[in-house]
Amino acid sequence: MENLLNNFDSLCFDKNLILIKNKIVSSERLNLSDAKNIMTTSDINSLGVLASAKKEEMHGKKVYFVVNRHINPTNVCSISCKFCAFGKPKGHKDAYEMSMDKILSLVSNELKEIHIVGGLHPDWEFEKYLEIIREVSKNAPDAHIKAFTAVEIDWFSRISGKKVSEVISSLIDAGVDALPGGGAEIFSPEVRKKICTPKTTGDSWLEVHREAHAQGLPSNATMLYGHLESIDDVIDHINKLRILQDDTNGFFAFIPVLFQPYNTRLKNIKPFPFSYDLKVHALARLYLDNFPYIKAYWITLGEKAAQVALHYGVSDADGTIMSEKIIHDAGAKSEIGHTRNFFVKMIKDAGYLPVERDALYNELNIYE
Ligand code: V47
Repeated sequence: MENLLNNFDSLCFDKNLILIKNKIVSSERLNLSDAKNIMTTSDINSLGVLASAKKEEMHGKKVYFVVNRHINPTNVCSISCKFCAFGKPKGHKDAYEMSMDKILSLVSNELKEIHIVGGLHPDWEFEKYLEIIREVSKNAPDAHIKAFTAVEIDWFSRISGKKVSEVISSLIDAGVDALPGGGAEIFSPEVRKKICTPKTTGDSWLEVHREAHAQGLPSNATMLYGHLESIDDVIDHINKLRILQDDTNGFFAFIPVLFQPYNTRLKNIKPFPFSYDLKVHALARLYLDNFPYIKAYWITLGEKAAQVALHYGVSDADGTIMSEKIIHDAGAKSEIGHTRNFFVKMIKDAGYLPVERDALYNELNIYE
């Protein structure tokens, strides 16, 4: 950290960032007004240096990635979020339901993480989702399963009449190793109402994760940004996550997810400048001092911007994914998957040390 920050004061032209640097050097926690200063600075380069210093204090030059696959068993969904181009009503010409054979054809022990999420199908019972987990677990016993967002868990509770705590313990028994961070969107009730009513509230999302952590099930957290939210909404979202993490210490990664408008009912939203993406990632690293990892979701950022984000506090480049659908239905320009070698090169070329991990962040291979 010292090295990166040695000449900071002479190069930085935003005095608020110098005050934030002093707090970081003395391990003082940032407050809401620091967060606002980060989101409104125009000294983007200095912000990147600060976020990198914090990231390197935590992980040195290491940047993690995983050989993983996304599986979306169905896109049939009982709700219709305005930001989503993936979910389809039952009977729609593009609606699909994967058979168990199809799902199992996608899994193998080569994968270190299998990420399973999908629509809230009006006819599927909770038992069917449990069966998917049991079968995937049986067919790929060495892979970790990261499955079902808090929104799906909330839905399983409604359709099964079980408490959220019972749903979570049944998922753990079936073979779920971690929860993905999806469905958090943005916690602000006003914005949530405009982009995804009548979905699980922000408070319910947080309560599902609190319960998962209480049962020893780790999870991630996302934030959908680049739509109708304000800077204050971003700060509020990140602050709520920091408060929960102080209580539970159950989160691994925070993942900013850049909104993709194509094919959605929010398609007229104008793109934000790239500086906004960089500020969101840097804010996450600097403010979420209790989150071990900040992830660059290359699917939404694009591969090139994700590589730049490694210099803005990011310590995790996600993974191979193999066949991304949710965000590509909304027009993402990235590839739908990449090879292990792609990540090794992308991370090395940015000046960092690629480390292959599993879903629980155990280190599997360091690419010196
Ligand atoms: O919550 C849907 C998002 C999320 C759009 O935990 C959209 O490791 C942008 O949860 N534009 C799911 N985003 C993605 C997700 C995730 C991804 C990577 C890693 C992890 C993890 C979790 O997809 C949803 C929603 O915010 N989404 N539509 C869209 N048009």
